[in-house]
Amino acid sequence: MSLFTSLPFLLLIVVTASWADTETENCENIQKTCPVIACGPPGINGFPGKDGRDGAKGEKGEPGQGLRGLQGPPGKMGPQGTPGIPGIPGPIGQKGDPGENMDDYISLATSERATLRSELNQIRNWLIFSLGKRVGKKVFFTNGKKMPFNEVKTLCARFQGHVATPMNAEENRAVKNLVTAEAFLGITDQETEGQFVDLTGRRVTYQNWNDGEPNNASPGEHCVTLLSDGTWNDIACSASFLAVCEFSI
Ligand code: FUC
Ligand code: CA
Repeated sequence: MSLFTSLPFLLLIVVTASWADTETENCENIQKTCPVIACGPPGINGFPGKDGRDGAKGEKGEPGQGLRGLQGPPGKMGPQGTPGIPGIPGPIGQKGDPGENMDDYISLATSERATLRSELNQIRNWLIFSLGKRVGKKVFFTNGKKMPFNEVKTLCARFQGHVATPMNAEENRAVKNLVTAEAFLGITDQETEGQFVDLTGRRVTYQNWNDGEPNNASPGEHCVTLLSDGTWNDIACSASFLAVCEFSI
């Protein structure tokens, strides 16, 4: 065995002896106070103890020096944020080109209105010429259908008119010339027997009764018809006669 290879062994002996001396000394000191303990030669070294507990976590180390990984894909879109406050108004724009003269617009609209009115009048005249009868500001039309008095009232109202009510001989003639059959007039004595009123409730000042009429024949006749010769007859409102309406123009 060489000197170098045996050196650690020799050092171990020296250290162990030194430790043994110290132990003997300690034992002797204890023996002075406790005579029961007997001192013997020092025992051999025990086995190493179990591993201790893990120490406290160390501080975060510096970033490594290795190659950086590739950048990951973008994350999901976050929720929409709240709208921001309105921006400040922009600068005032440049002055625009001068507009068209307002008078030109007005005169154009006026002339267009006159044209439309003229065309409308023309169409109205064609209509009256072919289908109606006009007397002053009143025009009479018929749809050529027979129906009870209440239905005539409803029909005329639906077209913004009234049941034909001749107020004078001229109007009465216009209705007579319009129709080819007995027609209802807008006159009744439904409220008071014998008192004939128009549909606004006014007593009629013009009347053109046939001979012996009104006779309120059984079971009671409270409506009025225009006969083919232009005279009037009182008749039951439930009976059906020609519908004639009048319109203001
Ligand atoms: C006359 C009229 C009646 C009815 C009858 C058929 O008596 O007065 O209203 O038209 O004829
Ligand atoms: Ca009658």
